Amino acid sequence: HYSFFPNRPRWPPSKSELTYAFLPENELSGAVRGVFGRAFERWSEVTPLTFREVAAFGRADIKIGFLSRDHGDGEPFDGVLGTLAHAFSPPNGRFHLDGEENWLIDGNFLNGSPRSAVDLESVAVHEIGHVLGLGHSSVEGAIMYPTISSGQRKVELANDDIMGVQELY
Ligand code: TQI
Ligand code: ZN
Ligand code: ZN
Repeated sequence: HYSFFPNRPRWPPSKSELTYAFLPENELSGAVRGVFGRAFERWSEVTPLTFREVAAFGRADIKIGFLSRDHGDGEPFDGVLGTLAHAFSPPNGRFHLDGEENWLIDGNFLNGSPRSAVDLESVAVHEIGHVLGLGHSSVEGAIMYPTISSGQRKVELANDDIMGVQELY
């Protein structure tokens, strides 16, 4: 079953369009941005929310960055595997990915070794769930179930994810 953060934080009802931006120094390719676009789309299909990429990082609701080790928010990344990404509860909007992971993008290795590859879209769909206010689910097969294996692709929202997000929005 789905869960929420303590006190059930959510984006305010007045904000049905959430903007997102990428950390400019990451200089991400169109392929990488496309992965996030598709991940956001999965959540917008089942909610009244829409997501729009904007250039101005500082003004975006959701701030996406690939960062490594200690990056100033008290939640350092740890190199290959271990923690892959984290996102904070609404309305914080920080969505960070570990820059040292071997990210798998559309079936291609962005960098590094296939042995510890992690599918970016799968992680993005999960973290967007956190950005929107979902905690973890006890339902195996839900996007918000807290397990993923190396190279696994899991991007389709389960009924449990949809029921959870529709209770918030
Ligand atoms: N990062 C954890 C996660 O996103 C961070 C975390 C732990 C967390 N507890 C939390 C975030 C509670 C919000 C609320 O779950 S992770 C998975 C999964 C991670 C894990 O790097 O371990 C995915 C990132 F679900 F597979 F285990 C993405 Cl998909
Ligand atoms: Zn961080
Ligand atoms: Zn999680």
